[in-house]
Amino acid sequence: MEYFVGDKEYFKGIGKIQFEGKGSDNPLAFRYYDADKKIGTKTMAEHLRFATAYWHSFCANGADPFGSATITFPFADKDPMTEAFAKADAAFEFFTKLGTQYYCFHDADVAPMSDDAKTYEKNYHKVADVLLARQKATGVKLLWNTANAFSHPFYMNGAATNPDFAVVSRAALQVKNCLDVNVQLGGSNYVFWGGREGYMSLLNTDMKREREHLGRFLAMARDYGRSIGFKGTFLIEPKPMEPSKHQYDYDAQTAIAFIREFGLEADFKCNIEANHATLAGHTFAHDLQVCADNHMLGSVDANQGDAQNGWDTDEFPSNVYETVSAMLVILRQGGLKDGGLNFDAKRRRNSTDLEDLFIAHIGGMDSFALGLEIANRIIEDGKFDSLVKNRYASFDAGNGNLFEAGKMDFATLAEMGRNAQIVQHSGKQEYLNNLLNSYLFG
Ligand code: XLS
Ligand code: CA
Ligand code: CA
Repeated sequence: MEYFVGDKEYFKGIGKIQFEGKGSDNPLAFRYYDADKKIGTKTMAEHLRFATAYWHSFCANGADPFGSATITFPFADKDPMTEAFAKADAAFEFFTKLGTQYYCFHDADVAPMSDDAKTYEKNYHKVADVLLARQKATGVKLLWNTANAFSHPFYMNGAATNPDFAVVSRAALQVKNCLDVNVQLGGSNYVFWGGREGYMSLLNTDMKREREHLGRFLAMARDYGRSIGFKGTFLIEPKPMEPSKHQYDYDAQTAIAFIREFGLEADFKCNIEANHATLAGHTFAHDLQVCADNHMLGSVDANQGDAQNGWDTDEFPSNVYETVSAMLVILRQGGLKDGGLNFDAKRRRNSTDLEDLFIAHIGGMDSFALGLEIANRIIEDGKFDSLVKNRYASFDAGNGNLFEAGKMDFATLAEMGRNAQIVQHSGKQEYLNNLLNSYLFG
């Protein structure tokens, strides 16, 4: 089988990435991710539902505020549409060789942006036709797409929350086209990440009005999506800041409150990104757990931040403690369902070899495969679960149970406090840390 789909191979010298197991020292092989291996009732591939992010993998060229591009792509072309078609071929060659079954993109990643609305729409739909053909040829599916309503100078004061109605309508044009393309490509989810849906200063901002506009905009987009046959889940991706000083979808808890405040809970869930949770001062697992507890965990952007840096470094996941704690939440909620693990992660600016893009993804996939296997063992053994269950045992029967069931009034509860026999119970945190290490390292 050929692993490229157009008439040209872009990642020359790299074949299908194989599982070679722990003993392998081949950097272009999986050591832990064995797609067909059964973990419980599902294969690793079915559990993990990996997706490649178009923007980091095929658009980010290493430029940062201090320096220019360091990465050259084999599909680069002077003509933006020629480049877009070549990029699509390269992307599908990459997915097929690597074995990620899903992909995600912004409109601006796949087709050139244009100030002129008609040109934007024409470009985007031409490329979407090619994406559909490539999906059919390879079996790779769209996990989600989204509108880039934050890069163009139009959006410097926000998109749906812009104080100028003209900009709000232009953002709607993009979202409409993205929903049209989503339905054409059979997407499972549609994402709203509001990079500039926030403020830089309260001195010039009517926050109440902006949040209401966002609520209205999302409800209208939902209604449009449903009217054209979008059956998937709408996802809000929380992030506390960057590029805005303050973003309205600060973290999972805030996004869920927003979804409920504007009556969107039947159609919306969250897309949780690890690095955004840590930027908000939480752990990755915390935001996942908040969503799982509220039946709001739709999908995951799998990456990691940097402990020393306060910004969104979007690194490939390599911290197995984090992947274990993420997979514990995901397995306990019964899996990702129609969501997936999207590598919203980029190589470092100085990782400039073509093979580094593969190596980065292989590391992320292996880290999540380890996380899956270890979390599954932890759950099957039940030691952590039984410790947590025992910790709350006083609510399982008697008065604790009446309290939990809402069958007690406050004065009665307080009266019980008068004679309560309070015994000290250790939280056993160090024991649990050590127990966790024994699952990781034997
Ligand atoms: C940026 C976000 C973005 C979303 C999609 O920080 O992670 O890439 O995932 O717009
Ligand atoms: Ca993201
Ligand atoms: Ca990010």
